[in-house]
Amino acid sequence: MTYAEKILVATTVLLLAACSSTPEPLNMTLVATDIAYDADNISAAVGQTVNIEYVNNGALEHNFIIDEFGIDNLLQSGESSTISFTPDQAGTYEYYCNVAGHLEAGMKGTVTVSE
Ligand SMILES: [Cu+2]
Repeated sequence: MTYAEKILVATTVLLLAACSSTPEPLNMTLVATDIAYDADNISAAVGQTVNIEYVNNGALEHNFIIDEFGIDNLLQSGESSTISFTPDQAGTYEYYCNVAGHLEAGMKGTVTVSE
């Protein structure tokens, strides 16, 4: 193999690695209380799996909804569950609680997905 061929092979391998790499998963905890989430923004990248350990530390029931990803997760007081999704498009997506009055009280946030 000539030097030029070796460079070509090395470049091709690097390009393939760059194209096939997927971002590391984002693992986080989101805590609901009466009446708020403990984070109002989640930043992720296209193709990055987001794993949320969702915990309800409030006395009331609290939902976690993202319409675009089909997520609708109602927790009773003291419950927790794991929510996972992988955005495939950049954009901003609202999450919110739809228990009566909670969205109006500010129980919402934004998932910001970048390329
Ligand atoms: Cu709520």
